[in-house]
Amino acid sequence: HGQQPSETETSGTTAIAAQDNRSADGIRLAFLRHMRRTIGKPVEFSNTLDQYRAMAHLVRDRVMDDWITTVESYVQHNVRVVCYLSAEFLLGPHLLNAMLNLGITDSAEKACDELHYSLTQLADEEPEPGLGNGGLGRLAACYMDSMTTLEVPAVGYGLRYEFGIFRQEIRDGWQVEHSDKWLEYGNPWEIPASEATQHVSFGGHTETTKDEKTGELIWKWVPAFTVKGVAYDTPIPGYRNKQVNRLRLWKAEAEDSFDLEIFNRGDYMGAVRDKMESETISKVLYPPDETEQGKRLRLMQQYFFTSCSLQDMVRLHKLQKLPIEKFADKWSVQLNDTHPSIGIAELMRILTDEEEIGWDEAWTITQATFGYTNHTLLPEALEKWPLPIFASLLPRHIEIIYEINRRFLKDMQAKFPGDTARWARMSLIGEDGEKQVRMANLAVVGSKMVNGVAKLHSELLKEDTLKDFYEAFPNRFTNVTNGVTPRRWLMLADPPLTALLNEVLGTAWHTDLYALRGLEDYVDDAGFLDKWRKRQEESKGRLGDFIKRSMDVSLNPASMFDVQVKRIHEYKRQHLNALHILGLYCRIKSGELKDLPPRTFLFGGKAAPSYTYAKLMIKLVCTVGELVGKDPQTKDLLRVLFVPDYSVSLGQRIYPAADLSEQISTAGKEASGTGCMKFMMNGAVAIGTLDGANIEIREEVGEENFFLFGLTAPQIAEKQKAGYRPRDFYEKSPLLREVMDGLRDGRFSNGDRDTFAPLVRDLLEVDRYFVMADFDDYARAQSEAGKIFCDSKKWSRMSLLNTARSGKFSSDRSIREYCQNIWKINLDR
Ligand code: KOT
Repeated sequence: HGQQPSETETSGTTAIAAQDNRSADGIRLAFLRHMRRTIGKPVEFSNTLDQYRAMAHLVRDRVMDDWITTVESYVQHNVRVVCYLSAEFLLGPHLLNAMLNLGITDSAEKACDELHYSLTQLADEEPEPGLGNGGLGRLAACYMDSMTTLEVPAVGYGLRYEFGIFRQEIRDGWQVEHSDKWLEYGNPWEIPASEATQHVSFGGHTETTKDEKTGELIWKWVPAFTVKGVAYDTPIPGYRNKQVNRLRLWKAEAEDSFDLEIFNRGDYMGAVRDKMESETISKVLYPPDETEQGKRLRLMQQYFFTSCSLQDMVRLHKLQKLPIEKFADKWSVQLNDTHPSIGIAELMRILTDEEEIGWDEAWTITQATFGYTNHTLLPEALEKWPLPIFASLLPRHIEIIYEINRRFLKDMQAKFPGDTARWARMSLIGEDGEKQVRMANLAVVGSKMVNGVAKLHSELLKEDTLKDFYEAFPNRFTNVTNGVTPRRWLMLADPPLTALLNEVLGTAWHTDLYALRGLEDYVDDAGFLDKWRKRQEESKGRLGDFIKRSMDVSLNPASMFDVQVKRIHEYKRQHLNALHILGLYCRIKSGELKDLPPRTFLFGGKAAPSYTYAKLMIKLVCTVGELVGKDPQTKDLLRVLFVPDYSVSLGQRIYPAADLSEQISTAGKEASGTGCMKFMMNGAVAIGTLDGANIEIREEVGEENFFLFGLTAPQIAEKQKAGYRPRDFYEKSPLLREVMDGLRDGRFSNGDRDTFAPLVRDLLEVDRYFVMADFDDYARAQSEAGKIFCDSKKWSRMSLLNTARSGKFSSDRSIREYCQNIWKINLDR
């Protein structure tokens, strides 16, 4: 603290030397300086956006000071570096997070008070960097926070999308997408790193020549065009430890020489067109539903950022005068799903073609460098590239992949003689129908370790999706259950809860979340439970205020807040939730349900723009909301709200206010889920299936503190095999019948029988995700949750135990496991 040179400042009439740049005075003076010199306005003419920007700059200055010292110490100690390669980093707003991690929030608040600003209002001006779709991208962001907090030397590598995830509007119950112009007013959190610029080639053909001396074949790639990669660095501060890691995102630009050449031919417009085409590579984040024409561009994105990143590592390796043969000792590269797995072929190309290392040694280095994390079991999400697209874009890489495959299949033929079907399944090239490059197979073959993201998921990978590979390389497979950072998801999201926890536990839990177990001492303390309940109601009040402000809807903070926020997907089953609400509606209307405690059902999440079914699920939720909100018999008991444009910052408002956390995916389909962990930390009780991380949450919190329902993964698999008939469940359940009939007959939608006809038909005829099979048991678990909620002491006890036992789900624990089992990094240096 305060070792940096003090800033001398003039603010209107006063001139004060700030002794401590983390004090309120120091912050206020730095704010005024940035207002003049960076924003360029007299402070009295500034608007809230200006004020946010001035504040962001002064906070960044303080992060930068720690950054320099961190980089210096890394270079000095020649540390092993983790490179986390991810097509997505869903960071969320920086300002308050950076302040929290630096420990300057109180000073900044004081400075704002003196200037008559509200820090939270000013922070609300920050556009959220939405460079991710959901769980996978958010996990990468949590891991960056934890790696820095645990002082793991790490670089995050990804793409600097000009347009992040689309902004969602709900119009007449339907999702409408808008572009996300997050860079419109500049981004104070990034710094271009000119020394790191790279060049990435595409297309063309390959040639071989004979080495004059050795007679060996030398491969040469003659590309059709190259694109420039410009690095933008975002500093990631650790929690109160003066450590800062780097998130390096690549922006695609046209090569300078490129336009010059054409320009010399007098084709100015042609030069501009080429420039535009190069720049489309990092233009937009893809939602997970790419069409045929998007495929090529997405592969270009993946190769572009992966190649830039590996070239950057090689550059830094050589800068430190390390021998290239020792590459794997210096760099541990983690592949966040298969999106960067082309890196395996790229490193082979760099080592063999450019560094002229022999194949066997290059392969040993490559395998020792990479680790692969799988995030999904859904077969449609396993990446496969049509061979023609792949080969035309990356002609050298396809040759390398053929060679990896030839050697690999030779090994497999020796290991599993005669088993031709197995060889065909394991091949890196799929031959069923159109030929394809199978990226998951490449990732497993080219990595030293492969992990799933929750116990069940990792088991299912071994038993099913990657069974052949598990049988070939059993020691390569492991599990690392996901985690989330308690700094953002508890401390930032819920300051009053944080204050209460600090009061009774001290602050050790900030970096050792297992310390929350100390809360269990209060589980029978009526006074404390009462405090707990009041605090929860205040959280609900705060969310209520926000919803009143932004949507002009009033919520009842005494009602149970029952929340499902996540991407909209059939397997996540938001429609099961909606059908259950329709069941409640019918039972209230018929007079069967009388003393129902009031409930507020909150939904949030985006549907992929071309995922018609998911968009219909949103419409269903909104239709149910309108129905129950208008009916005088139900409007005080049931309220259903779809909160538009779910995001990290909206999540931070929602998790603390939840009573019940909806984790209702079809068993075996959600790899892990991470929202469940954010709810748990904030004291929400879960209703859920035995899927993903739910299983481990239930294990930790105890079965009596979790509302379990539904078929298990083995039961689902069995039903699938035996031939599942959703209509049988419809016929057996009077309530389900009433709901489905009502939906078909237009009873819930002002007589409209058409809108939901495809959904009803699908659920009764196909129902891939077993909504019909799980409906009755879900309703049973829901009614149990409702009953217990009426016993507020009992509920508070459950809620408190959820927080107390959430220690395992800190991303600090996950990162420790990655260090131990995958990266081989010793944390007690
Ligand atoms: C998307 C496309 C291809 C492969 C995987 C994905 C993917 C998986 N995107 N998000 N996920 C989620 O990742 C989270 C973090 O591990 C999990 O918690 C969640 O269950 C996955 O669905």
